[in-house]
Amino acid sequence: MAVIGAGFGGIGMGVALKRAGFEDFVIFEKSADVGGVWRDNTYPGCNCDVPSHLYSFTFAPYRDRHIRYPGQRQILEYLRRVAVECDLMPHLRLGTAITAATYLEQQGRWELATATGRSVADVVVFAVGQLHRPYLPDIEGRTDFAGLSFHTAEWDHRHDLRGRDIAVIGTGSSAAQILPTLAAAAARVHLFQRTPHWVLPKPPAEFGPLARAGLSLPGAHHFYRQALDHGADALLAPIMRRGWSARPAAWLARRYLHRQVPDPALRAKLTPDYPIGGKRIIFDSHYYPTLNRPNVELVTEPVTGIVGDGLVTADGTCHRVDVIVYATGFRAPEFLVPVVVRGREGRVLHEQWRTGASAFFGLAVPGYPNAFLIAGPNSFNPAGSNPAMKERQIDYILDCLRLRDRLGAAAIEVDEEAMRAHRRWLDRAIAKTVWPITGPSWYKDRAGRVTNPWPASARTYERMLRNHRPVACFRAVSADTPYPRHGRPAPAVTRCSTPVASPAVS
Ligand code: N01
Repeated sequence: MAVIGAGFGGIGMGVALKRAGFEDFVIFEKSADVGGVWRDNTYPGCNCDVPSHLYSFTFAPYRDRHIRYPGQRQILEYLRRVAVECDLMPHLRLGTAITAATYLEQQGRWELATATGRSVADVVVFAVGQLHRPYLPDIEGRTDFAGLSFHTAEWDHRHDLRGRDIAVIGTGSSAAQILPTLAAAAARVHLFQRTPHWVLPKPPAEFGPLARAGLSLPGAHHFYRQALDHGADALLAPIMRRGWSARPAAWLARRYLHRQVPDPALRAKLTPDYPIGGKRIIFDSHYYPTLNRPNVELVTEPVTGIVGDGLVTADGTCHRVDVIVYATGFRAPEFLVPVVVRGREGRVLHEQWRTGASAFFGLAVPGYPNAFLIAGPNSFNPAGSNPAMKERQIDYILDCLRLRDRLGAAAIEVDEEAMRAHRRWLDRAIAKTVWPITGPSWYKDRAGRVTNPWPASARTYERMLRNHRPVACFRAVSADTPYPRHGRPAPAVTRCSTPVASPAVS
């Protein structure tokens, strides 16, 4: 078996395979380390706006009485530790980017190409995530800039930014997290905003003494995680569907803006004109206060060009800067690019997805037998924990593998009719959300189709997966060679249930 990617999805899949008794698998990772986005994003101030208890695997609960929200280093450390403690290191092929995956119909197997060779696998699991390829906007003159420039996900740590004039383009979660650190060091920060995002305050990153005492009680960590999980479903998920919590959340966000930003002109620029939840909500308590600093300027004139020493806006002003930081997000709707995926009868996945990326619960596509996705189309949870969503997908993929074994089939694939029914449900669910009536974001592809987020609660996802068992939705695909007998699932033997302690707070 081949798993592609060693972030939360790939590591979670690897551990699940081991626990189910599969040992014959390889995890290919393009970079030199595990961690996915938490390895790549090292920008100053990078942290997680989902509580650490929820942002961890259920089999390796992140139990800490100090850290409420983890920083980038803590999450990366956590993932490295899970990989080591769960004995995944021998399965990892680091520095190995898969460039193409081709289904060999005669054999019912996948051929995977790398820059240096080929491998063959019975099953392939794409766990490359949605936010791993930086997006750089196509602004005229971008390459003419003579100063330093980089994307938030490709931070260049060799340079001292103290006392510099810095432009930040974009005002999403990455920009919000980076701004306070930059503003404290830079001479001046020019923040270029195209659309204001909705912002809600975030509790302190560390627990207070009362919470710490509470968490020392037996079962408290588990109870807290459950409360967070159910709380996200009950409070945040309805916001995206204009449900009961949308108005209170919008009221809270406006009130928060009002309290944090005294200047009415600045407040007006920061007030979104689309429904809350239309783009991913920013949870941050340092962003708005930083915008009040005298060395921070919010520029709302569109950027029309970049010249050797700065950025030109539509009003003709040239904003002279030493550094440009692109906080412009990711090529999320492109999903598996640059891997060229070829399925049965010569179909090519990205050609098929030209009319919009789509997959059965974000994890399988008809015509691509024995191929699974983790965090595929419409399975990003904008209102909760994505590691938890991935665990649900991993459990389902394991059930598919068990079905394949039971059927004695070389390959199984999701049924066309099951996919069509799921698509109909998705279209109806998406129509009820705020995304179709909101402008562009990484939730949508260039044509405006909502391809990335899951349009309901995590609980609904779980329930629907339970109601759409593989036995009812997948079918055997014949191949000329018999089912390979190696790598059959055995009863669960390996466990990795040791709580993974977080490193000491630095
Ligand atoms: O990227 P984004 P991000 N001119 O796509 C602007 C996750 N994350 O890296 O809104 C000017 O949100 C664009 O403007 P507009 C999280 O899921 C999680 O910040 O399109 N501006 C927008 O403001 C998040 O959603 C954590 O009008 C341009 C910005 O760039 C996802 O990553 C932390 C432009 C892009 O915002 C992505 O966040 C950080 C142009 N030509 C990130 N082109 C956690 O804590 C684009 N923009 C878990």
